[in-house]
Amino acid sequence: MKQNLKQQLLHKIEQRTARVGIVGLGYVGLPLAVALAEAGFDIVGVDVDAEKVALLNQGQSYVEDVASATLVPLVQAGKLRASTAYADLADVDAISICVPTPLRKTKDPDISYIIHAADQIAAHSNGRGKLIVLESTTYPGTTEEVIQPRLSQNGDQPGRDFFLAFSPERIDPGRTDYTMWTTPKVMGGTTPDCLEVAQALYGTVVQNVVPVSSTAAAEMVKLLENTFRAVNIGLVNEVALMCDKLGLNVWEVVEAAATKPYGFMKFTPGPGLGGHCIPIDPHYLSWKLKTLNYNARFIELAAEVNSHMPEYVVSKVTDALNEERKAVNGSHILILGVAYKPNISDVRESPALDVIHLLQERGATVTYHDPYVADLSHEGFNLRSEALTDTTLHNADCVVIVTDHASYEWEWIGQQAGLIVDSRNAFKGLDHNSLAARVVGL
Ligand code: SAJ
Repeated sequence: MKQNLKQQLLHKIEQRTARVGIVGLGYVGLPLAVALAEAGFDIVGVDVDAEKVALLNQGQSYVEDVASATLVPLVQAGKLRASTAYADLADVDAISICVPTPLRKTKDPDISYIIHAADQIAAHSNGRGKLIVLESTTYPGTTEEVIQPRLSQNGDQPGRDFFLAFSPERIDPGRTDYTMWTTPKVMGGTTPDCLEVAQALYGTVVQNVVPVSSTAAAEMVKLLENTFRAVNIGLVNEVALMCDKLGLNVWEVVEAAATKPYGFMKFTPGPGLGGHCIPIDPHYLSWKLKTLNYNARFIELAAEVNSHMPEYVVSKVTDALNEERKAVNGSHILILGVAYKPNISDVRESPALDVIHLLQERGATVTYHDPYVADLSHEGFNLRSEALTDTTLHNADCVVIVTDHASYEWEWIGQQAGLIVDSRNAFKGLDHNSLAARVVGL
């Protein structure tokens, strides 16, 4: 049975006759579904959001990196269809689980989406005869401790009756220099046969599938990747605080350090840590280690520094207005850029949200402009992006650069505004003396 099943699956993968289910059709699941469909597989996507399912079945994409023009031929050819019913996965040969793994308010992991997916797969097909690959970022041990038992409820064994693996996603919305095909993908299997089958499937859409020794190792790889970023961003943010105390320009220091051709990797300070990955993932690791009575100090310290940065930016605004004999209270403050990083529209965990809240709490009238974000609603405020004109810039008592989208014309902005707090070094390369505005950095 074991040899038959593995050989059957490997043959179907090689012949592209395998049918693949994707659970979770978001920014990770949809690109994977499209890539596998274009590789020749029949894809059944399952998502709890009926609106997304309807849009996909009409060939309409809601994911930035997937063009509708890409979807239409796949949907019309019957290579890709979406459903809200897990029952539609009963007869597929493989399932990739790409559901969200957020944090609860308590900063504890919320793996309820993973559990729901595993329970539904078990209920409708118990995974028998299938390859199941978890892609959602999670703490080491999740695949083995949460997914595997639900697939083994009736005595089925991984590597014999089903194949189980973990492969962290490396989708970076908006990135064009690396594609799914050219971005190496780490893969850990519950058994060697699980790894072999998973590598065979993913090897049809990824040039380099990197095997590791276990699912937990693969889970840890992802957390190292993103914890590496969170900790180094925390370090450079603390360097900004230190340079402020020392009366040094942190941007000059960072740029000069970045000339070191080896042994250094440039990170830049900013207004805080946004996004759906970097502020979240390291807490999955620190939470897991707490259950093992270990305190992941770097993660906690980086989170403390990074989450302080919005307050630091607001202190810079307060001091800058004070030098103009103005109070924050009653001032009109214009925020430029509210997405969590340049040139995208995603505002999840964006530091701009904290900066706006903090300024409003201090009595400021806050408006914003962001070419990618038309409306911004968050815990008590509902704002609309206002037109960016010489008048709106003139009328602001202070303009705060939170996200430096490439489309901004900084020299023009510097000529229209009176006071600018720049948290991104957006005016680098410009002679501040030639600008009408007084520009204050971090
Ligand atoms: N940030 C800084 N200083 C930096 C870098 C980032 O303040 O030097 C801020 C950003 O403004 C943002 C947050 O940190 O608010 C996160 O930025 P990010 O560049 O890490 O962007 P993300 O969250 O989109 O991270 C994704 C990750 N990709 C995946 O998880 C597959 C990450 O591994 C990538 O390295 C990153 O994109 C990227 O390089 O764009």
